[in-house]
Amino acid sequence: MKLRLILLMALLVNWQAGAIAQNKLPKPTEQQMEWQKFETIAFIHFSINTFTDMEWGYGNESPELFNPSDLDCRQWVKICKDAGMEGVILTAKHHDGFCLWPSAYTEYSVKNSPWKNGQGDVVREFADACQEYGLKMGLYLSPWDCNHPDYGKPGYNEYFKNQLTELLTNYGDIFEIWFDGANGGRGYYGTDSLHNRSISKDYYDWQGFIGLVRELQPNCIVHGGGLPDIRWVGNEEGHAAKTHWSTLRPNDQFSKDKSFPAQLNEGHEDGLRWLPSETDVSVRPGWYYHAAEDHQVKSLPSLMDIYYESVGRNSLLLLNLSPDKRGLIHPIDSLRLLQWKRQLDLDFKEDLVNSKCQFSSNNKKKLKKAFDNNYDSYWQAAGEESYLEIDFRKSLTLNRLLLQEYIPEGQRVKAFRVDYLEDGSWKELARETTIGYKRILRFLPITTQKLRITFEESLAPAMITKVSAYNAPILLAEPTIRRDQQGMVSIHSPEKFGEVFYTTDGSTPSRQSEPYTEPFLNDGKVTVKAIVYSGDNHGEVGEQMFGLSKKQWTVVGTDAAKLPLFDGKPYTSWVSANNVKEVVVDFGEAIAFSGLTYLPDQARWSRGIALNYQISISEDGENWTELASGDFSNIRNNPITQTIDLGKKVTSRFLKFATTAAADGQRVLGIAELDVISK
Ligand code: FUL
Repeated sequence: MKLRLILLMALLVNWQAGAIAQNKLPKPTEQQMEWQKFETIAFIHFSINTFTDMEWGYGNESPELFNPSDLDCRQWVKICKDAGMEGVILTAKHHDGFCLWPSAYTEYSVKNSPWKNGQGDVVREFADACQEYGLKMGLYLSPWDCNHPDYGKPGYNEYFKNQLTELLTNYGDIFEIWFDGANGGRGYYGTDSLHNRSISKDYYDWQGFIGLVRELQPNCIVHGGGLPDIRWVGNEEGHAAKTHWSTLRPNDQFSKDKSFPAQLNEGHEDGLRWLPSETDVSVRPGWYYHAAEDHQVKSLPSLMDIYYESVGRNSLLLLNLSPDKRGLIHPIDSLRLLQWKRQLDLDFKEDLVNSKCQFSSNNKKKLKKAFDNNYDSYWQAAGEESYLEIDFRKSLTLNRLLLQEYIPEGQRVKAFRVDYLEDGSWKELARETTIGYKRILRFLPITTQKLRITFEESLAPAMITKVSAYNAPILLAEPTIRRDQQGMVSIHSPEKFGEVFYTTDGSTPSRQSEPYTEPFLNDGKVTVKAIVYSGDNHGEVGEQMFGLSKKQWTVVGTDAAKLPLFDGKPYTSWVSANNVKEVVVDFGEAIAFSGLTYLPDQARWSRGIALNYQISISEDGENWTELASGDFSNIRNNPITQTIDLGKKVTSRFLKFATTAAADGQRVLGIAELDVISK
């Protein structure tokens, strides 16, 4: 007894000697705790940008442009609800200054738009829809305002507070308010010219803004404005770092040797402020709707990665949807979101850690509380190297482990290890760092009867409120196959934990085919087929035909070694010189072909999308014969690969691909990929 007491005291001294004493560990407020439990919430970017095809307006776009034909906030909110979101945040005002509600303080709003003859209020309809579907409502109010004449002058702070008051008092409860940090400087600001207005560091009256929120909506979480309640995760791609603390140091105590976003992405173990992260990411490349991005809605595997790398890494996911010009969410997006929800439900369908299991530990006190599915009851580690052991009482296959700390008492775990029993001996499965509110590990399926989680290091005794394990169905989407200019073929599987097999002889790949481990050389005409396996399950076959070798191909007038238009990567582009709008390719020798394919620049601010084409060939690069010309229909809105069939086989060494009209009146021709059809 005495010995145990001495040991316990030694242990406490040890923990207290750490960077932060146990009783000083930062802890979430009630509001932060409630917010964290939402896990997934949605963003809606909808405004005048939707009608101008822009991401950041200039503040001079006419309110007349805002005219959704079928606006239905109920459709947005229902989709969010069906996708399992707990709340939704709408851009009431973005950087252009256009207000989706009829603010009494500006003319730049829905009240001067043709929509509902100026009688409409999108924020009101949105609030009603949230209420109807039982979702929490949040609002985004951009401090940067490219329309307001006083922006950059002291008077603007009053204007902003007036608008904030309107939003905080007229629309019911608001769970989160988003103050964006962007201040691009450029805008019209109520004048006739586009110019820059810079602001000083202390320009905004943050204390006043946040004071208003505290007074009018005491339970509202504030994003931005000096990081009062939550922090940005540091990127807009949807990923928190594996080591992820909900705590942060004050701004002036950030490390010098790591970027600011990287530190937001990880948090600080010794941070004294509780500032959990929010991972904001859009299901499309942009935040607003652009028809040209309809084919770039994130795939199901990439949305799954986003979930596991945000919610599964102790962050909260804020996933953006972009209603289109009708004022409705496009079916591609809604379908993808529902597929995502269905896949998540499948992944977490059956918790293998249940009442059939037997639990043991070096600290049996309140052991069951780690497994009782009640967040508010927890098991506490007795010292470092404390462990929880689960005996499934039969051999089971699993590939996910979910752990939760009881964070109302602070985030504690610094390092943990997972082992499983195989053939009578313990094998290491994972060695990880933080847990926080929720941590989900993904790994290749293991078959075992026993699992052990050892808490190796923590700031104070670990408090564990949940341990779950699952055997998620592997998402075996088809792999993509690419070949670079040197003829190296690479195969990319969206499922990180599957095994890839391929063939190059046209046969259907199977487990018996060549396993893919790294890029391989195959520079001739070839069809590569690949498949992903997980155990006996496999996905669809991915297939790619490659034509002639491009090793000798050059672009006349450049000696660049790497030519993006032949590199097999759709996300890199070649762009002609200004006013040239053509490319001349030297194949190195005469080749025979019957057509060509053109993939335009895929970037959001795409350069030189050709609206029409003229194709010529030449033996010597000087005397040209025109072969074909025509238009690419709908290429601006749908910039996918275009195929030009020449209707006959031709042989030549030089090819000229030209356009007379590029999208948006641009003076260049841009090409992501160019190839010939040589069948
Ligand atoms: C950024 C803004 O500049 C984007 O337009 C968008 O609103 C995003 C959520 O935050 O900082």
